Amino acid sequence: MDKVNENVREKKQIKLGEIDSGPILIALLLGFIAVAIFVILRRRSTGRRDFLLTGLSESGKTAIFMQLLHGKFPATFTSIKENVGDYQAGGHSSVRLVDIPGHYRVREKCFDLYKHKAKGIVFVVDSVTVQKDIRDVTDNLYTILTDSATQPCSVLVLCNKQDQTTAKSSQVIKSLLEKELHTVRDTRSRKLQSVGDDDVNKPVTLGKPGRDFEFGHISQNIQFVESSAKDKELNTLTNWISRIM
Ligand SMILES: Nc1nc2c(ncn2[C@@H]2O[C@H](COP(=O)(O)OP(=O)(O)O)[C@@H](O)[C@H]2O)c(=O)[nH]1
Ligand SMILES: [Mg+2]
Repeated sequence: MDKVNENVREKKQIKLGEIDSGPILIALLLGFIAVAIFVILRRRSTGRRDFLLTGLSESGKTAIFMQLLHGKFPATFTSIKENVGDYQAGGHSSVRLVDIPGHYRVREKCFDLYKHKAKGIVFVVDSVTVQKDIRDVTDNLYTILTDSATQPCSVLVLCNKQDQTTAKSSQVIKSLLEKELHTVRDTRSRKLQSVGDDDVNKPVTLGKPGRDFEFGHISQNIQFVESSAKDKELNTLTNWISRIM
């Protein structure tokens, strides 16, 4: 009986050994290539490649743009037109970086031009004046987050000017914004109801209605980090770009 079993095992072993692994390897390789092509085409077809620098005037958007693209901290100048340039992220291919002017008259028009191509939105905050300007900062962030075009974007809240001793930390800024967004959401939704719904440009409801507002409830992936364009401390931003590009 044992002999019979041994014979069967031997036969099996011989058969396994005889299998030609060539076609299997070729099939695996072809499968891998097909998946890679699918992933690349999908990425291209979404057409979202831009990274937008947004936020109020004087938060440091142009300084960040100039540091990343030209390694310079510029003398002050107010931008009324967007700055556009290719940023080489590490060893990867480049992304288009757009510095949206912060002045309220041009801000929204310019943002509307680029928002459908945006993969990432960098919301730059002046960490020194944020508490004083909390309503303006929050209004601007609310408009961006409730825009239906930004729902697939990743968002980075960049708490800039951390070289200043009076700068608020990203944790403090996050909770200031969370509280204020709760209030702004109430005010804006009441305004919308009184005007009547405009179905074409209906903004997305932010977070969970009836609950305290939390960043964890929104559809965008949002993160809070610190930076100083002045001291060229922009690793938090460049690492984030490399991760999501
Ligand atoms: N201390 C400090 N000042 C900064 C920093 N980034 C920008 N600034 C200054 O803040 C002001 C506004 O910067 P700018 O880039 O023009 O802001 P933008 O209006 O958002 O483009 C300028 O005087 C900059 O020199 C920073 O990281 N630290
Ligand atoms: Mg500027």
